[in-house]
Amino acid sequence: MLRYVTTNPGKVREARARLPAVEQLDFDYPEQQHPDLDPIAAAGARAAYRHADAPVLVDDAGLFVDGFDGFPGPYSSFVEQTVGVAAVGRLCARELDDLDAAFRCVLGYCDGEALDAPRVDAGGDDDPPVALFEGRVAGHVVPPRGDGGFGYDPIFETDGATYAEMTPDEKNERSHRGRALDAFADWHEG
Ligand code: ITT
Repeated sequence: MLRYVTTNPGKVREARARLPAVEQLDFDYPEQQHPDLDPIAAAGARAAYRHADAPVLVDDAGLFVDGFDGFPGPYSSFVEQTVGVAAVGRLCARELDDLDAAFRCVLGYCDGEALDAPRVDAGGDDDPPVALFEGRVAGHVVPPRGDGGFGYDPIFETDGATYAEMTPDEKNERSHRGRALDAFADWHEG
């Protein structure tokens, strides 16, 4: 059994559509402060593996706004909880001419063994390695539209629709998480 480590039920719903056998492990691992998602996912996967003593998959995601040099990026969770998603949309519209952005998701897999994967964070001497899989989708920040999804979905538009206007299947087919899950599943099942 594979544990999908997150406190966010929206992520689990999307992961289950691609990996039906995953179980949520509601473990709030300490998130490193880092400008990139990779080290956060790697440290989180190690902490979760040590906690569960079983194979784990950690999911770290964020909205990277080009005109703000990638902000909120790795700080997306803190910014959602403090400023709020609608305010991020208004701030972008007020301050930026170019509303290009990308949603990114990095999955970190750790099972305590050596891993033969395309991208592996080896860690330190006593650390188990972590395999990393990324999905990235380009789009724009827009005024909120749609009732579906969670988090930043209403203000992130790609292919003419916000994630919140898509059905769960439509979002999963093209989303950052769907792509990262595909890359992980191809490796894990292959
Ligand atoms: P965990 O760390 O427990 O997994 P979290 O929601 O804090 O839960 P992240 O740090 O990865 O997870 O999330 C960063 C923020 O981005 C957070 O505010 C999420 O709601 C949001 N987010 C993540 N994936 C998203 C998606 O697919 N669509 C919209 N918002 C998303």
